[in-house]
Amino acid sequence: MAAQNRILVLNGPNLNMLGEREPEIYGRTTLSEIEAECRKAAARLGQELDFRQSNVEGELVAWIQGARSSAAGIVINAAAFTHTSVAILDALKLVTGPVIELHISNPFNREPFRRRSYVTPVAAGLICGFGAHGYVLALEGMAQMLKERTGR
Ligand code: CA2
Repeated sequence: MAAQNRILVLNGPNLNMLGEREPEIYGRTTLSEIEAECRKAAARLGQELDFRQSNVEGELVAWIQGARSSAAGIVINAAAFTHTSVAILDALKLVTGPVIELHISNPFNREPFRRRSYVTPVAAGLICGFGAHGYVLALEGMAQMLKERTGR
């Protein structure tokens, strides 16, 4: 049984470099600062937060599998794996709770290859183009979805 109030936030490759390069696309906020904002938002929303980043596809797959018993929902910024990873799609298909796809930038107004997402087919919602604030928006959306699902 998945923990009813725990949201897993997963971050894919290179997001540990946020704030250090390409600020014109991804802003100046670091991933640690984003995590701190997420912790504040989760506390306000009455949710527990599990916030992780990996550059390794298999590690993300293992965490998604683990979330089947440890989290009520997943917010995922799969970064470049969004556009390439059937393994992440297959893992997300096994999850019963809601999945929200998240991007800091808007992939639809960038290079054409960013318009294909392997996460979208299993996503209950998609947030993109709001910069680092998108993480808080995704948590708010997830908290609402969980509330509607459990009726609490
Ligand atoms: O906009 C997003 O959040 C993305 O998921 C970010 C990915 C990109 O491949 C997706 O198309 C959209 C790239 C993350 C790379 O992160 C960096 C952080 C700092 C400097 C350079 C890259």
